[in-house]
Amino acid sequence: MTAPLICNNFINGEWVQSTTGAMLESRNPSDRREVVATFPASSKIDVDTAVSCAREAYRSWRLIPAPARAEYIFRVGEILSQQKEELALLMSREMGKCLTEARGDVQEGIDWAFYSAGEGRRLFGQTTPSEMPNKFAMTMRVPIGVCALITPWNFPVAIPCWKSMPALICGNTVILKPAEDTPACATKLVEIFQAAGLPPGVINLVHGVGEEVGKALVEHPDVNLVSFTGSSETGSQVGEICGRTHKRVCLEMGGKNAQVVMEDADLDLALEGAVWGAFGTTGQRCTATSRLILHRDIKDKFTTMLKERSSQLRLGAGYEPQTDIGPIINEKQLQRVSTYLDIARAEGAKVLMGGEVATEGELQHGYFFQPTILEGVTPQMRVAREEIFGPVVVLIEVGSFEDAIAVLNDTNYGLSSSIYTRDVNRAFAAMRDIEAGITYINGPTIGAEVHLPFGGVKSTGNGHREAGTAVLDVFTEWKTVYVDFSGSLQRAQIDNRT
Ligand code: UN1
Repeated sequence: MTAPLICNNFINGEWVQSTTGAMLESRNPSDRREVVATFPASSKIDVDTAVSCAREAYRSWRLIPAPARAEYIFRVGEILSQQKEELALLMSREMGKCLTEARGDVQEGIDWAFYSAGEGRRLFGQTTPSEMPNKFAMTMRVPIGVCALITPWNFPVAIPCWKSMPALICGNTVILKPAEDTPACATKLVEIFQAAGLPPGVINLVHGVGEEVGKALVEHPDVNLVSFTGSSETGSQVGEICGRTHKRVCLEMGGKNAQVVMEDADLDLALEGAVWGAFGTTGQRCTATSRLILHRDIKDKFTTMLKERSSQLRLGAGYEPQTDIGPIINEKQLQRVSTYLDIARAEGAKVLMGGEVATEGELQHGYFFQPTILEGVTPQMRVAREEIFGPVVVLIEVGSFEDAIAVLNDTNYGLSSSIYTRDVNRAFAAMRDIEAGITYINGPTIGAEVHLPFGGVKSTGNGHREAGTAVLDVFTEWKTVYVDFSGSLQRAQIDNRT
């Protein structure tokens, strides 16, 4: 076992301890005997310091030309590429995902660096004719100020990158508050920003628990923007506080994503998609497939195929080469998944496969749950409506394309969605009628790319989109500028009108 990494806060370009002196631990979810890192249980005082340093740094950072700001992010991308393997290994130990997926997570951070750094030379505004003679009109993007970024444990490198990089390119300064389960990944990432030479105070890191550090950031009068990815419950609280304090807030919350398999689908392809979508990252993606909506003509056949294929999946530590499914992040989440199984049984669903905590051999030391398929589920059951965030997929039978879309849309959430069909007419109708931020045709619900908008409708979000150029609307304000070079007062809507 490797010695625990001692993590600290990063404030104003220096690694500092919390004023509380209290430390917390992150443990390896594949083997809870291993402490991966210790990190400070910071307080409001640490947050105050970080916010005032970020505010001070903002004064000069916003004036550095965006292409020059982008140079720092290019360097972050280069260093991230060099450290990809090391970071992926750490991630696999700290949050459990399989090594191939951990590499993908770091790669998403690298993609972000190069994509967003390119944006430093665009950040386009508009010019448009004025209604008056000798008058010029244009728009430009201006930064918002100090941004608090509250990030989850399931993509511990990718999500901090996809929030911080565009925020910085746009000229904001940031305070990152990472999840309590993944302090080591966040610390290593911020070390990379430091190595890239970012000026002090431009990026700050404050570790600690959400109720203390997250809350202090969200309530802080000198924080201008909060970008949050996490549970709907916490997101609602964040949104309420930001509403009261007039902060810009970008919320990315739960999902109950569905994959539809029509009777005309390529079933082998749909099967690969379903297994990857449902059990990839142990079902702990916001975009995970948690409902499979199956046309009744293929339901039995597809169910048999799914069971057979899923029963071959091997549970284990993410860093063991033979592992297909890693652990659940922590004991609380494991308990939550188990509770949903109790609920499913009580509601009359049938456990076709799995359904239990896995404790054989080495697995007893971690938080493992068997890959689980629930059959006989109706759209009204709680397991068909609530986000479970584990390796559990429910099967719902439908009789037509219209029913499939209606069942898919019958949810409070709307992040990702998928349909497998070879009928081009159905594919286009699905693109139009599915209520979700993301729709895949003949692909699983997971796998979003950085240069396209990411986010959801209904209770999944609050109308913002991360990723793509859409994220620029999160991290900038539009400034409208009129330049009157007529030398006289010109009254809009009044002069030159009859
Ligand atoms: C998440 O689940 O929080 O599309 C993010 C995907 C990944 C991102 C997932 N690129 O599955």
